[in-house]
Amino acid sequence: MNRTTARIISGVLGIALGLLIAFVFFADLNKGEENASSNKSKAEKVFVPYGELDEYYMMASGGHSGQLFVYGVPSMRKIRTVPVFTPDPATGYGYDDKTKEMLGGYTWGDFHHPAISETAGDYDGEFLFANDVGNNRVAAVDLSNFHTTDIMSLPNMGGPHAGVFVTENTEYIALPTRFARPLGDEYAPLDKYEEEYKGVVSMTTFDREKKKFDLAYQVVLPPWSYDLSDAGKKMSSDWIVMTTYNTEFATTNQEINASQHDRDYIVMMNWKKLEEAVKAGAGNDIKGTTMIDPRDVKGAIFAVPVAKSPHGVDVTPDGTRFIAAGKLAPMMTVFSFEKAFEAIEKENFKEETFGIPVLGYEDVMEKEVDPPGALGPLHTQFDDRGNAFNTMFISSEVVKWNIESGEVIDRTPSYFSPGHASATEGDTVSPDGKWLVALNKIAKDNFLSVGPSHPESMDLIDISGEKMEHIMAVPVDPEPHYAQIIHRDKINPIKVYEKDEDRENSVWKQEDARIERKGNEVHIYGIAMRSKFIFDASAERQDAVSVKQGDKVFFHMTNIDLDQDITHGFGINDYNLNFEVQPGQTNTLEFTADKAGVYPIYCTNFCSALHQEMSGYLLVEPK
Ligand code: K7E
Ligand code: CUA
Repeated sequence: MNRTTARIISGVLGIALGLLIAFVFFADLNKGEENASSNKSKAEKVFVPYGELDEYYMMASGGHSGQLFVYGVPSMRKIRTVPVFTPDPATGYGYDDKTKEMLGGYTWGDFHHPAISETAGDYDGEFLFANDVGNNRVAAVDLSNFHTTDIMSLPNMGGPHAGVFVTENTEYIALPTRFARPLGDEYAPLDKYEEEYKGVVSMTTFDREKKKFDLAYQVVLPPWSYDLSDAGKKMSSDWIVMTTYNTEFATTNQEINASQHDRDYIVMMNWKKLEEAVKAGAGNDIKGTTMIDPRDVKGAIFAVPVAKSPHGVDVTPDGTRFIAAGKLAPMMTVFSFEKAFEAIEKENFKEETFGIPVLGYEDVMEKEVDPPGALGPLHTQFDDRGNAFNTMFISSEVVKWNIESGEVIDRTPSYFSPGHASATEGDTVSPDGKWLVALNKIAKDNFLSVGPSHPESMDLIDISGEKMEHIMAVPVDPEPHYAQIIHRDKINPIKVYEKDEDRENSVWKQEDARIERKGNEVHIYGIAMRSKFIFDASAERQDAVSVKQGDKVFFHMTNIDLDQDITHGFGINDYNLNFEVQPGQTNTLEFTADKAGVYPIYCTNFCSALHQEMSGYLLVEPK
């Protein structure tokens, strides 16, 4: 039997064992669920009576839908889809001028990891950041109105999968790359992988006043693949830690070739030191981006060996440790920042790779936690009592264990194959230990069938007691990667947009609605209100616009209804256009009227008893 066959056989046995364990757990829980009173007490825990609100917002990644899904916890009711990287006809996102420009022509994105802005290590509820693995972008959602406010493209990246995560005061939003590529979008054959291809981490900043990103600098790293990483806290707040796989430099057949080594690395990077170095002029200019080479800045970047192909690394709430979850090694490894700092201080390095000093595994590792039969650990979450929770992808369960002692406290099944889990306030310095949601890749037979491809699923687990209690499973659109759960008191959305008479293109008095023509441009400064459109107050038909075929048309619409939830839509029949104006908002729709004819305009958002009457005409005279 050769090594590959042995590996495959042991893999198959592992999966079979995992399924058996999941089945035993499932059978066990089914028995429990026959108990009507237990079901009743579970239902009571998640029932939110009419007129009351959920205690938490769950901000969940929408994966390759490119959207953000907002849920209420504990009811698990879906509240809103927020378009981030993808156009959305329901809200006109990607149709109006500003959002169209932000999307930059892309029609999809792959959003994995939301990160809420932090102050002193706690979610502050102001902004949410998102990564796009599909098209190398980072986005910010303004949580005062749940709108995407900025998107920035990142050069030199091959899918920023290993972000986003923020430093303690949102000084940086970090995004390490998944795939290595040649710098500067250059060409290089795969045979030149080790020399020409680079792993890159992007360190971006976000200006909360201007609501805009900036790319502060990038660091060029070995062409390993980087996976979900985390920022330090408290004693480790100057650091970020990143897991890697494919230290084998496989350029083909990764599933076998990138799993050869028994150890990959965790990269530790001191962003404070790098920030100082950049200020002092370090870094090369790669097409306008400041690129730091670890060889040029000593004492800022180190590597720690870790069990093969880890998937996630998470820093404990007190900031003293980082925990790697093994994926291919069935264990969690606890590393100590204190030990790492000591080894760095003493320059106790085992070797150097790509100019990066490598610390000794035994010198930094504190303990290995290996629950019997638990397979495929991916990510770690925390409660307020010193416990960690790990998702086990292969054995389909969540394992609770104590960080200090390493003792396994409880295990509960999930349905099925959890990727991430998210605990209430889970990534902060003060998680509150109430709920955990397992975000599963598979739902199997949990829900009414909708054909061969089932929805994904999420499990709500009560973690407030010593034992975890599985409460319920709910379906979710693909693809649940990560989520953050924040207490509702920290989110303060505005009720309506403030009336601002100086706002560009806005019109507030009905008599001011007008049409201005400049050459072949037609600017309509219009009003949307219950229950009519006013495009031109001086015209006989105030809700009709006549243009010539080929004209550039700009509908600048202001919604002058300053009442909560009175949003007006604006659809143009047969022109493939729709956008919206929320209460008090001004929005612009720009297009070329290249089709002659008569096109009804109508409000697409039900706004009053006379909503159906809220309409008008676009008349396009043939050339
Ligand atoms: Cu799905 Cu965080 Cu992209 Cu793990 S990742 S599961
Ligand atoms: Cu405005 Cu319907």
